[in-house]
Amino acid sequence: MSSILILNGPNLNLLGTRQPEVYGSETLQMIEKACRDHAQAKGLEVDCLQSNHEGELIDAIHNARGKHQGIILNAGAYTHTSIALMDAVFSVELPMIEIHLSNIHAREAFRHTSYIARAALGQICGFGSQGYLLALDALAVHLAAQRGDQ
Ligand code: CA2
Repeated sequence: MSSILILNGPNLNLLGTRQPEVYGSETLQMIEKACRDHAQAKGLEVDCLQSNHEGELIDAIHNARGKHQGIILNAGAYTHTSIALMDAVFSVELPMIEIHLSNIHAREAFRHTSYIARAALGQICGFGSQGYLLALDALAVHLAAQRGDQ
């Protein structure tokens, strides 16, 4: 069974408490539960982790090698600043889908740049929490094709 790491970055632990007009009203725990249920229905395993610390996110990406077959990453504001996170993703050679709740391209100019995107299989943004489920679907299809499933 394929295992996916769902990694959330800084401030995403605050989901559901403020700015619901931008990020929705669900908590991160609710989103993670929806991901677990969706993954189970697709025959995937998921591990979920959130950290406000860049180094912890990098360690989690390194530790994914040999344990997980893919990564779903919402790097929060580190998306727009962190070459180190981008390098970490390149280093593990795992398919990674970049995800954002909001449409970063329709927001402030500083959110239009993503270092993460260079290392991503693809980017999903603007669909709120549903984006995580779309990312799981996309990874499931990618991994099946990689394995050569019919
Ligand atoms: O849209 C996304 O998912 C973001 O990754 C969220 C980040 C933002 O910096 C990115 O540009 C886009 C911010 C997450 C902050 O989440 C909060 C949630 C509730 C209250 C305050 C912050």
